[in-house]
Amino acid sequence: MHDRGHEMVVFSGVKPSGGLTLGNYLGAIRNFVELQHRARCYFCVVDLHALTVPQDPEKLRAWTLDLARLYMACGLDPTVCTIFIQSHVPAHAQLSWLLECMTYVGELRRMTQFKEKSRQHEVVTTGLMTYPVLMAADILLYDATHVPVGEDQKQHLELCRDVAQRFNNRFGPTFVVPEPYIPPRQAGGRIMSLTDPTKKMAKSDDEPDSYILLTDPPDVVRAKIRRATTDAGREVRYDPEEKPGIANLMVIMSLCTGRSLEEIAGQYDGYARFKNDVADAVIATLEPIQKRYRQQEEEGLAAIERVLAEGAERAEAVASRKLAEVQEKMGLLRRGCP
Ligand code: ATP
Ligand code: LTN
Repeated sequence: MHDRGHEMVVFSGVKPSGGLTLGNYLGAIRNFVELQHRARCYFCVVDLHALTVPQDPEKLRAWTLDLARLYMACGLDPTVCTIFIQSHVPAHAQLSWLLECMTYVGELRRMTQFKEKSRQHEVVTTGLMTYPVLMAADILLYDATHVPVGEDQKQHLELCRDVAQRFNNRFGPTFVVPEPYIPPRQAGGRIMSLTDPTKKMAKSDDEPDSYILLTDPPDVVRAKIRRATTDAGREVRYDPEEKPGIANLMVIMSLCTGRSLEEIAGQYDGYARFKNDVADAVIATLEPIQKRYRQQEEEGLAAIERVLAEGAERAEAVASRKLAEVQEKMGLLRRGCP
């Protein structure tokens, strides 16, 4: 029934929790840009997911619009892929409820991200716990075959696969079981914090020096990299266990220049020049993105609103069909039709 031949369908989302980091870009967005030319792609701004921790309403609205602009600044082309805002397509929240009724509390309690985030916040909302179910709904609505994300999302994708399989077993073939599309660590799957290279770089980190934003000006990028935590030695080699700070900077440099880790390792004697070159490489990578970002801003509100309205319409057409199928299979009565 969901045999669509060999068509590759891609879905992914990012939370509008304040810009995009270099980690988001190297771990995920870079792959979105590449995939848009060879798959049917849906890229979502997952505003409902952002609500799982406290948000200021005005900021959330601004960040949501900003993230859509950043998607395009990174190279997503709305004439090739579908860009939309999660809350504009109500089927996401609706399917999420139905899937919650197929997901066990024990499965959600085991999620590492839930355990970590519930430690960071004083109050733990139900939404923080059911977060992965909403993510599963996002993906399953579109029959996505592939989901490009960073390594931190692997466990959530496994849950999505389990729930999809459980549903299919109980109600018959309905959902495509999606494959993760995650780069290995040396290829950006997990970019680490600059100030604590044992944890991942994240945009909602309290320490702004820990992340590089795609919109950071060159002097800020340079200062953050110069201050990045490293060990006391002077040897530049890829050793994530012994030298996590240096290994992280090497991965960043490798991805920004296309040079291999071995090639980079052989070139330095001491950290100062190495860090300076890492900064150059990052600045050069961000330059075209920042240029397009400024153009986006100049094009004004109407342009982005049009992209998002068209995106929501295309997404809705697909999502509402799948939702209706699920409602029917689970035994909900159609309005007006006994
Ligand atoms: P927050 O700090 O609000 O939790 P975040 O920066 O961790 O946000 P998300 O919106 O959760 O980012 O993630 C967007 C995408 O970027 C996901 O695919 C995620 O796996 C990926 N990603 C996030 N951080 C990293 C990182 N440090 N390295 C590689 N990929 C990452
Ligand atoms: N949980 C993801 C964001 C996300 C997502 C998705 C990613 C929400 N829905 C669907 C891929 C597919 C995160 O990065 N924190």
